[in-house]
Amino acid sequence: MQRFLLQYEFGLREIDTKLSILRDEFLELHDYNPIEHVSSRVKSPESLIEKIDRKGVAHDLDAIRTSITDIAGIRVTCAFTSDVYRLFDLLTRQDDVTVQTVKDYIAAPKANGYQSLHAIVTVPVFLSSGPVEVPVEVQFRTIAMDFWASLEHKIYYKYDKAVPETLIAELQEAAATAAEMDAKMERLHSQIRGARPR
Ligand code: 0O2
Repeated sequence: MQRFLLQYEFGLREIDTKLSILRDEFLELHDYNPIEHVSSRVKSPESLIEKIDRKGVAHDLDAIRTSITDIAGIRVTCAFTSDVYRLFDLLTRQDDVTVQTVKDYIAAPKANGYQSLHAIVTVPVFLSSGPVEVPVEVQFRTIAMDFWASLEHKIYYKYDKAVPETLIAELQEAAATAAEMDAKMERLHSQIRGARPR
């Protein structure tokens, strides 16, 4: 299992390097950093086994590889929604990055208010035995979306996944407020960019 998970660690490193190159190039060319924060994790063996059993996947490495696509996960937090889509485009159009699925929960938020842009991509990792295509789940979101998601995650687990109706409604309201804030910040951002002396 450790050896199997190591491939995912390498996949994360490849994506992480791509993101840091994009960030550094942006800073150099435009004096602007489109990425606020990047965090990544490989699912722990315990959490992977819990998910395998919950989804009824066979305890077989090939079955796990094809059925569980978020073993490697990386989260990219941007200040503005436009940067979320820009980073998504810049990463996913690279020749060695293959997009498997995209879920745009910004264009179509989840019922609880959750917003983020998710992509499952594969990236080649060159091992001594040859190349392997490693799936990585990349989540792109703004600071406001991230703030909401981290609180909602805590509440969800605090109530053992049975959140009271009143809290659900308040969370939906908070998500709408976060979306309004993102829209306002985006407007300010483009006004400032338009006014900046060249
Ligand atoms: P963790 O601890 O962050 O890894 P699946 O991944 O197949 O079980 P699904 O719905 O097909 O589920 O995947 P989806 O919608 O792409 O969401 C996967 C991940 O997105 C979750 O991973 C969360 O990180 C995040 N996410 C999705 N919905 C919500 C939500 O309503 N609230 C919050 N806070 N995060 C969400 P994990 O494995 O659940 O958790």
